[in-house]
Amino acid sequence: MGRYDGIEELEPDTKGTGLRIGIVMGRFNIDVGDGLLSSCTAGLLKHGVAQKDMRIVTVPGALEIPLTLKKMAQSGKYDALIALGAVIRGETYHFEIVSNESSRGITDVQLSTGVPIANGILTTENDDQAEARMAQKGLDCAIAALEMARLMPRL
Ligand code: INI
Repeated sequence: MGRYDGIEELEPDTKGTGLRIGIVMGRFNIDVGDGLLSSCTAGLLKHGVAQKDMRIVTVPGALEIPLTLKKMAQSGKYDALIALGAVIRGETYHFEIVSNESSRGITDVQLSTGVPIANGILTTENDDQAEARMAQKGLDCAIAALEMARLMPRL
């Protein structure tokens, strides 16, 4: 029983055993992408996801991520998906378009397909901020994806 007397509360479950997880990473700002990816896969492995149950797909940039996620979600092969990438204001004149549209696309895909997607696209002012956040963000996304994958069938 949870914290509220007499009321059932679904406890977060992040056990990865048997879960199939797809990761889509934008290669724009590749050093940040690699940092996100390594902490994310390490987190998934630590929580019990098997290597054979993970697939990594890379695409040119954040704007290509939603369509790729949609095809993967529609395939029925994944319990959860993870989007990784970096949009850095100092390096793009259309920062708002890339960050807003990639995020909107990810939300649209998870709502329309019912497959949960952890959004690990960093949006920062500069490289230093992105590099400071990438390890934690990759790990957070691994855990969020597992928790949401476990939650969906229980609702
Ligand atoms: N893509 C990113 O992932 N991050 C960026 O910072 C970025 N900038 O700077 O423009 C970026 N642009 C590329 C975009 O995602 C597409 O790949 C491109 O527009 C082709 O569709």
